[in-house]
Amino acid sequence: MSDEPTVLILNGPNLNMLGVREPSIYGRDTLGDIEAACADRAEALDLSVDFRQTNHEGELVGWIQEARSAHDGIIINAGAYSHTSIALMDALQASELPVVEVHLSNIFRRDSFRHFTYVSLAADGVICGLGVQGYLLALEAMARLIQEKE
Ligand code: CA2
Repeated sequence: MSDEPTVLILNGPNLNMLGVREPSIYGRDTLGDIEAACADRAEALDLSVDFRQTNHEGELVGWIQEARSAHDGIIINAGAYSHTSIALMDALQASELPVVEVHLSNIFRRDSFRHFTYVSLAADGVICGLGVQGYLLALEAMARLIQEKE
């Protein structure tokens, strides 16, 4: 059995539509492409990844609660729930794990209701506007955050 640190990568509502609609905002990569890129980068960083997507807020909360005992860090693109969910913020804070928030688009260039995120109040760092590369940078940052915690 491997003793590599494991990182939970969570994706929220509508991100399963990536590559299918709105390529001008979110690019042409599918969520499957992002998962494959994360798996490659994680291998180079000696991390293992558990990559998931759901359209349901409660499922995200449940996965975050389970991560406390099963994972070493959380990377999260909570989609629109980022801007609305106190429940997600509470769960992330209670996990006591390192958290990096990612957004594909530059949320500060978009509608003002996207400028605030509850998730960022529970995150060690936030990356936005860099598309798929944001997930890979989040993995790099997570490798260091986990090392520092050990
Ligand atoms: O930029 C991001 O990654 C977002 O988290 C994406 C969310 C949006 O609500 C956030 O403000 C920023 C939306 C995800 C919806 O993704 C779609 C992809 C293709 C087609 C339709 C929606």
